[in-house]
Formats: sequence, structure tokens, C-alpha cells
Amino acid sequence: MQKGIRSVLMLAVLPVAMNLAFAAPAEKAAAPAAAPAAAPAAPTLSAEDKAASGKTYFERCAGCHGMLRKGATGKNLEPANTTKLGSSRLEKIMSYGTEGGMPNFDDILTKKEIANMAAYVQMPAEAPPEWSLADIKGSWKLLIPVDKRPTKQMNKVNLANVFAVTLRDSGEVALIDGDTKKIWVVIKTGYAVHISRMSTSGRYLHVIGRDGRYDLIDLWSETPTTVATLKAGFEARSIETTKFKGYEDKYAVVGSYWPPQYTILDGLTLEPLKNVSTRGNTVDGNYHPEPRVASIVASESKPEWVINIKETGMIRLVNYSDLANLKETTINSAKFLHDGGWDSSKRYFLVAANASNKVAVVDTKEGKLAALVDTAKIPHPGRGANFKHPKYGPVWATSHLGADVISVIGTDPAGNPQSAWKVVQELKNHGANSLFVKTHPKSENLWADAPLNPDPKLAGSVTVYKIADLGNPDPKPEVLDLAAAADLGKTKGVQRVVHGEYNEKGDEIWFSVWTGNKTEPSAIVVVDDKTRKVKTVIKDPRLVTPTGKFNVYNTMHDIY
Ligand code: DHE
Repeated sequence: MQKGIRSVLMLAVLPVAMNLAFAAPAEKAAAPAAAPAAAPAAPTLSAEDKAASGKTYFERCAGCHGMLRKGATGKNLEPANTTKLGSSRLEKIMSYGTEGGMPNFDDILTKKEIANMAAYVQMPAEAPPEWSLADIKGSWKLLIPVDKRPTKQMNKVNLANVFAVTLRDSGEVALIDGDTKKIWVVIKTGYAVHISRMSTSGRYLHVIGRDGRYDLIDLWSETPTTVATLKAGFEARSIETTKFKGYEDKYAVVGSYWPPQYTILDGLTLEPLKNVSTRGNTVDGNYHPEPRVASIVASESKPEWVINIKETGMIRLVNYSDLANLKETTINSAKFLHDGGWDSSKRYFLVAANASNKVAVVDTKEGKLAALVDTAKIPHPGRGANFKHPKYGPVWATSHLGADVISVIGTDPAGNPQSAWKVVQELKNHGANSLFVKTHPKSENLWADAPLNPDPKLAGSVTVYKIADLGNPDPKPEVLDLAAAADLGKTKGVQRVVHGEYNEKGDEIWFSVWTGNKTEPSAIVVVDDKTRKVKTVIKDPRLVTPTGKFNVYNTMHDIY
């Protein structure tokens, strides 16, 4: 199919998709109350409203509910379920969110948009087109070839302490000099840009947009510049580089949501090299047409990526040493895989299986599942947080979307076998709807956010525990209202405090104050980790909806 036609078709078909985001298969409301009755007929929409709702669904909902609306982090939204709920109930859920993790959209969408979306999700879902290796190659632009790039760092910035900040709604990343706290440069990236990762050398920043646009940015240029770009698919969330000795900066990998596939690229040019489909059977043995690629991490002790396939619950260990004879080890875990990170030894990878309320642990040395750990409802760790617990030794923590607790899991089977792969402690978070926990090897603190909490006060606050106190029977956290500290004044959108990230030294933690509406002010609050006092509030009209922050040094070395 011609590419032009394909894009037009995509626009026509994208009228599929709403971030009834993060919603879990929580409520039983979809179940019929009494004797099964025929599902009511789906409402209809004009072509124009259908197209507009489809666009919103793609932008706001597909990430959790899937392009085909089969459900994952969010519930299944196929007409068989949605028509039973009916328009009025759907509108309420979309407007006000649920305790199961679905955020409210009444501050982002108008009443009419919500009503149309309620109708839209009762209509049948349509499959978007495929996107092959040839399509990816066709989209690839090598803007600055390797031999035209600088041979040494041309700027004087301390690159190790630069933060790549996602400016979600402007589709840009801001590179902030962590030493001066000044924005160095703002660079155009993909739509609703999602995450950044670093090459092992610390020179190249890899950035992925939700629309599959992948940008490779050279930090050695006088002003950081995009040197290569491509479109990996129609929807993507994850990227990673190669970290094994001898393969530094050699390859990169991008995981797509649609089409469900991962693509291996040259790490210096982004030349597309290999495309691998992730369609297949789930851990229950049922075929799934849309098993999306969730988190990816690179091993430092093997030429291997850990690639987590959301809907199938399968973890693939992909050995990249011979791309023509690619070897994958497929590990059964649990559904639906989302985000995760290494333990402190970097032998074990822990990933949230959020619909199963479990964390799956892979032993990458043995290439086997080490454990499935039961947690509270809908674990959501980001990369998680590694620290030495005063009682249980090395542990890793996750917070939850569906519960106001932080689960602490023992990670040291050799030194602390009694605690290994068990929740050794549940700490109270100030609210549910948390997304990220964070600490740093040099820090004495453990931090957790709750940005999707329907209560603006809780969404704007963070919890912090002193790690040394965790051995006490009832450790008391401090709760800091960082949205108030940012002093942005009254905004229509909720001021959500999200994603702690440390500086290179590990003595400051940065949080974004993310005002959902891009026309309103946002900020980054820098907190002194020792005193827990706000050190600086970074405010700038260019800081449009900042969310994730990726410190160059910590991202290069998987420090969390
Ligand atoms: Fe993310 C990581 C998917 C919404 C900020 N997010 C991830 C990862 C996945 C994922 C699979 C792990 C990547 C990896 O490690 O390789 N995120 C999704 C979604 O499907 C979801 C739920 C809905 C969507 O429509 O995209 C979603 N994510 C969000 C947001 O709305 C957040 C809060 C703000 C934003 O900028 O989009 C958000 N996600 C992040 C961040 C990380 C992330 C900051 C990386 C955490 C880290 O410390 O490494």
C-alpha cells in the first residue's frame, strides 16, 4: 500500500481510540445485574463526531485499553461490555474516574466530547493498518551522518547531570542543565512524547513519541541536535539501547503498541535492521491479535534485552549478538505486563503484571522466571526503587494505581533467603493512583507520588519515608504538598505531581508539577533530598506539561 494512502487510511481508522487511562479491569459494573438480557443497540455518531472521538480515543485511551479495545491496564471496551454499561454510566466513569485507577477527564474533555466518547466506545472497534520494516525504512531520515558529527563534545555543559524532560502535550523534550537548572534547549519530538533513554556512552539521547516517532539526539553538538529520525509504528511507548561490553551504542530497540512488534535499529544511525512481531498466544494459551510491547531493559552482563509483552504476559529475553539468527527465550509470567526495573544486583528484572496484581521476577542469569509475587492492586513501579532495608536487606519497591500502599519486596535470595521474592512490608502511601516510586543509592529517602488521584490535594502531594525508619513497627512518612510549593496559582487543570528523578549526585530529587492543560502553567520542583525542603522551582513558559524526567547519568547506569 502506498504510504500516502496508508496515512489517510490511518486517519480514517484511528477513529478508534481514550485514556480511560490506567483504568483497571476493576469494577464488576460490566456484569449483567439480573438474568441476561439482549445488549441494547449501540448509539451512533455522525462521521465527523466519530472521527473526532476516534482521534481522542487514540490520543487518550488506546494506551490503556488497546487499539482494538480488548483491554489491558484499562478494561475491555468492546461493545459487548460497553453497551451493557450504557451511555450515562460510561459518561460518569469518564468524567470522574474510578478508584480502580481510571483518572477523571472532566478537566480535559468537554461534556459533549465525553458524551460522544461514551457513544464511540459502544460502537465496534476497527483495526488500524500494519507498518512493515519497509514502511519503517521509508520513514527513516539520517539527518546528520556519523562522519559529519563532531568527534568531541562541542559544548561545556556537564552532560552527566542533564535532565531530558518530556513535554508531553507540546511533543518536545526540554534538556535542562541540572547544575544551573536552566533550560538548555527544547527539541521537537513525536506526538505526546513518552520516554527518553540514554546510549551507554552518554552521548546519544533516544526519544520515543506515542505516535511512534523516534528521534536520536546528539548531546555532543554545540547545541544538541536530532541526527536521525523514523516512524516505528502508529503507537509506541518504549525504547532501549545496548549496554553489554563491546556493544555500547551499537543497537537500539523500539517497542510498538501498534502494530504489535519490536524493531531493532542501528544505534548510531537508526537504520532499521529487523522487525519482530509480538502477536501470539497469551499465558492462558489463547491467541491475541494485539500483544503490545511494554517495558524494555538492556542487560549489562549479556548481549540481551528483556522485552515485556503486555497482553500475552510473556517476557522475551532477546539475544542481539546475531540478528540474522535471533535467539529469543520466552518466559511465561502473568498478564498484563507493564513497567519495571532491575534489582540492585542487575541480575533480576522485576515487572508489574498489573491486571494480576503481581510482580514477575526474571532471573536473567538463568533465563527463567524466579517468582510471581502477589502485591496490592495494580502495581505501577516505573523502574521501581532499590534500597537496603534495615531488617530485610536488599529490597525493591513499587507503588500502586489501585491501592494506597507501597509494596517492598526482598530481592536477595543468596543473602536473605527468608525475604526473597516476598512482600516484606507494605507502607502507606498518601493516596492510591500512584505511578512512580524513587530512591537513589546515596539517598536515605524513599519517595512516592499519586498523580492520578481524583483528589487534587493528593494528586499534588508526595510521600517520603526515611529508609532507616522502615525497621520500626510503624514508620511514619512525611507528606509534602509540592503543587502548593510550586505556587502556580489557580488552574483549571489539576496540578499533578509526578515522577521523581534524582540528579547525578543523588542529593536532589526533581518532581514535575503537570497541569493537564497545555495552555496553563506547569513547573518542576527541585527538592533537597536531605532536608526535604524545596530548593528551586523551575518555571518557564517553554515547560509545557512536563512529566517524565531522565537524568543522563542515572538513565545510562540504570540507577534507581
Ligand atoms: Fe507511561 C514508562 C506505557 C501513560 C509517563 N509507560 C512507561 C512504560 C510503558 C508505559 C510500557 C515502560 C517503558 C520502559 O521502561 O521501557 N504509559 C504507558 C501507557 O500505556 C499509558 C498507561 C497510557 C498511554 O496512553 O500512554 C502511559 N506514562 C503515561 C502517562 O500519562 C505519563 C504519566 C505521562 C506522560 O508523559 O505520558 C507516563 N511512563 C511515563 C514515564 C515512564 C513511563 C515517566 C518512565 C519511568 C521511568 O522512570 O523510567
